[in-house]
Amino acid sequence: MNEYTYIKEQDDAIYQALMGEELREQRGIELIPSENYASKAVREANGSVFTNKYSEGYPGKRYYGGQQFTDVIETLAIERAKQLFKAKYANVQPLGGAAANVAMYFALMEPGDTVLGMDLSHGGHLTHGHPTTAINKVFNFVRYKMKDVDTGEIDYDHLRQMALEHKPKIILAGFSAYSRELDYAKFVEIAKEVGAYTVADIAHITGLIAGGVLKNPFDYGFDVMTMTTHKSLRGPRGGMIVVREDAELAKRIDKAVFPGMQGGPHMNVIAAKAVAFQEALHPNFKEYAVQILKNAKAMEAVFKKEGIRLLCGGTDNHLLLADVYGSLGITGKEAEMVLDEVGITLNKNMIADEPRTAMDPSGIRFGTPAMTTRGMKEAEATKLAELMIATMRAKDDAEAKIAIQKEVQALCEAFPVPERFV
Ligand code: DSN
Repeated sequence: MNEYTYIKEQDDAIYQALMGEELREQRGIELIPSENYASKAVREANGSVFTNKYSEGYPGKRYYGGQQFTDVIETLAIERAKQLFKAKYANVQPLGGAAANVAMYFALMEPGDTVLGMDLSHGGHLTHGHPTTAINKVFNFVRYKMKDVDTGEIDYDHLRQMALEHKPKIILAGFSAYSRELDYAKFVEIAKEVGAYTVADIAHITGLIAGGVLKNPFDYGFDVMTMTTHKSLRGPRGGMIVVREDAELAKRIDKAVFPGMQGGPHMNVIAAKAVAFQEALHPNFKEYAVQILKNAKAMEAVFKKEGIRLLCGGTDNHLLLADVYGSLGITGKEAEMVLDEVGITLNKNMIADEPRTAMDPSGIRFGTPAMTTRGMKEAEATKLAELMIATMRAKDDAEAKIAIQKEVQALCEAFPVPERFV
């Protein structure tokens, strides 16, 4: 646990909130599939003196002086990112996944051009052109969906028809709530037919691709990948764009990030990214990635045994989506709240073609990156899935919930959050 000695002395309100979060993270099980625990080394770099420095530009081409050390860390971050994702070029400056996607759109398209991406309610993401986003006013977004929501199979015939009809500049593969592998070769084949770029938004599965347990879209000819660094990759909160091999595209992406979209890069975060990438290049990261998948499969088995409908029929990755309203009569919002009461954090989520509302949907989304970081394996994943289902079934039974909370506590004590990964 961190001590926050200086904050403790000078700012009690913030200190109390920090200690509250320290304890919340230690004493609860984190199943939000986009969250994780960063190592102490990553957090040291994130909280380092690099927060003091302005470094507009890129290594060797900065606008301000005093860049001898910023250039070292940014160059290392870039080289490590290239190695992790089999990319020829990397831009490590995007402040987050949304910023990475917006910069990528501006690098690859002109205003008014079209993107063909995954429908939000079928697993796509807000930054893939949801009507409420600013980017939706600049570019035209059209959608593909799953053919069968109970297997997760994408409707590639429809995707091809949409591509032929709308002539997109970008075909976007990627998701934040979808639990199957994509047929990347199919995306590339369709994109070639219509002259579109292929971009994969791998924000959720960065660690699984870097760990070699899921397919790397670059092996199938994708042009660009966008991502976040704080999810399964266990880095600091931030974004990144990598380019497979096209130098011209890489130049356009660099320009779109700076000066197109952003000013001074957050060099403290870039230092932390470099540290996280070093950790992900360590041989034990592969074991971590393998275990994430095993734990998700163990949870899948329990939900299936209990007759709870899983979207896509199960999972090939780190996350699961369960239709708890259809199967247990509890809404996603109620499930999120009652699970929070016993110390299990996850999020409500829309299911495909949601019949309810976004704020009170039918589903929950949960995943295994964070619990796997704590060292939990299949036995604990099985136990947790059983506890989740028991909690949802006992939503109005205070005594039962107290008993479950004790079991969750015992698990947390047996598997403290680690500080060091290598
Ligand atoms: N908020 C992230 C997630 O939970 O998937 C993506 O933006």
